Amino acid sequence: MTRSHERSLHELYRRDPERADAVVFGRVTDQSRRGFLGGAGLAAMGAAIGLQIPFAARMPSGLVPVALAQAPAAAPRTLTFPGKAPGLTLLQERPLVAETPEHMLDDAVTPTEKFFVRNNGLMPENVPADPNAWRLVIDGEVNTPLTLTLGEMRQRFPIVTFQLQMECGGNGRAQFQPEARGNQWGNGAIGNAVWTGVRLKDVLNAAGLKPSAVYTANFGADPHLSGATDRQSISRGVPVAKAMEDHTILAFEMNGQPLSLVHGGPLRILCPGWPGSVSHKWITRIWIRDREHDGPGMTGTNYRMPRTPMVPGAEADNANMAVMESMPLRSIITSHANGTELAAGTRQVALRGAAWAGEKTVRAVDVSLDFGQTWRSTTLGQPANKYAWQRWETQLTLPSRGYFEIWARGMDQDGTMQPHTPANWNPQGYGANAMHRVAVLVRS
Ligand SMILES: Nc1nc2c(c(=O)[nH]1)N[C@H]1C(S)=C(S)[C@@H](COP(=O)(O)O)O[C@H]1N2
Ligand SMILES: [Mo]
Repeated sequence: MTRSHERSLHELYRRDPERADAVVFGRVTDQSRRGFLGGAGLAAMGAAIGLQIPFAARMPSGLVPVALAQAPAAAPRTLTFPGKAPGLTLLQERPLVAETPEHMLDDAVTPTEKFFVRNNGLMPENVPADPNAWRLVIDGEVNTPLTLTLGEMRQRFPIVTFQLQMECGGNGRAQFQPEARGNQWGNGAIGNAVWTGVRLKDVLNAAGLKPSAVYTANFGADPHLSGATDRQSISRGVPVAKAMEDHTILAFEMNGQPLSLVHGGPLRILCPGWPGSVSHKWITRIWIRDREHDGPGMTGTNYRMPRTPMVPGAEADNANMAVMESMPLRSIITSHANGTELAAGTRQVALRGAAWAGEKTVRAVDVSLDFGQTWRSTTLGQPANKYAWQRWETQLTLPSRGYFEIWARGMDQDGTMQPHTPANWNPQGYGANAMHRVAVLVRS
């Protein structure tokens, strides 16, 4: 972008800010959404950054600058909770739901204090003081129904430790238009912690699966929001083959500490790569069924994706919905928060982030500084083990001062990339994985 273009934009903004917006950004179609400020706001942003958008000429028509698109109408509420870091975004108080802003996910292993929280009901109150006294029942299509205490499990089965990412099925939901039902997650319903436990497979083998065993059905101790004792907050499950994977565990430690209550302690399932909702917290019973489980969270449009695309915003045909399995590919920038103002004169930016792809691995993460016209590769690490996320990093050189958007786009092992906008709209908003965009500003 040439100086004269910058100057003419300056002049156009001064004379006719509305028209300048239209020239630079095209027609903005979703002004009502997410507190978009409109033409005057855009002009204000221009003024605030000195009207330097060095790559403005490459900005796709109609693109809302990320500095504005992601600016919430009101300041987000933050979580205050024992053991949790300041800065998590509170999405709901009852049930408790809190997201980790992307820039707080900058650790290779997500500290427990930064790990997102997603409850569907209340938290259990009568948890035994001694975690080893916690009981788990295995019944249904097994040869020998079992009741095991956590203490017995520790004695009886090999103890394993893995770095595993766990992501809510609705992560990215706020990207969908029209708005999908549920918590409006950004990209921060994800964490990559170190989990210790026993393999679910070992416990199921001890009970002995019958040939009729098809699906698990998970039950936990968390009371339903209504207080009704005959209702489950959530009861999901997975096909037996997923339950029998080496990395599906009954976890009792997170990051080397006894599993805290808010994360499902004393005992939870960690079933990585699939929606977080199959990683059942406060697990008390695993019923082995001879068919797909039909508990709360399994039917209708719950954790189900359209088999063939549906009209966005339309009523779903339940017969067209199938259980969501692997989570999609996603990459995030964690070194810089959206809207970061870098020190005057900054030209070198050390960029870092994370990437993961449900059951798959990530082959590459590329970044763009010019609204996606050109891309450069980053250095991508290998996962610590299967189902751990991958870290990536690169050094970026800014050509000048101004307003820049850094875009990150992952590619999975099969060569599939993240889209510009989320595809496969569904009523409850699963699987939105558009590339992550972060604005940075340099004044001079
Ligand atoms: N018993 C129980 N398990 C549960 C839930 C719940 O509400 N109750 N929420 C699920 C959902 S939707 C997610 S995304 C993860 C969140 O785990 P976390 O709170 O430890 O991050 O737990 C899952 N396990
Ligand atoms: Mo979730």
